[in-house]
Amino acid sequence: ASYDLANGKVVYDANCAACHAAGIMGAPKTGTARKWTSRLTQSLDTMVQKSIAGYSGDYRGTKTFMPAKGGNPDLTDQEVGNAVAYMVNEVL
Ligand code: HEB
Repeated sequence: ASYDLANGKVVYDANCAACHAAGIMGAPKTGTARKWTSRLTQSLDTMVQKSIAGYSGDYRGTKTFMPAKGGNPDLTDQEVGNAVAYMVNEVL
């Protein structure tokens, strides 16, 4: 898949920054490389699929939630992919 980073920033600002800008409740903080190192062992497409579907994880013994499409079902899969690509690009 190919992703549009400019659209990704727009999608990110509106739908993802609420959790990822400050890195609250176990959300990996955008632009903080050490929060992303272990995640980047996955392929970008795997991270996109998980962000579309949503999943739960664990942060220091507390359950975490990445909501499906960041909680906005109106987003297309492509838009979510664009936002993930934007976030990953911020730590490359
Ligand atoms: Fe999130 C995680 C993306 C929104 C919370 N996220 C995450 C990741 C990604 C993302 C890529 C990583 C994955 C892996 O590792 O595989 N997000 C995203 C996007 C968006 C979002 C793109 C928009 C659409 N989130 C969000 C929100 C919130 C969140 C809104 C809150 C509510 N996340 C989160 C968390 C996490 C994440 C908590 C972590 C989980 C675990 O544990 O892992």
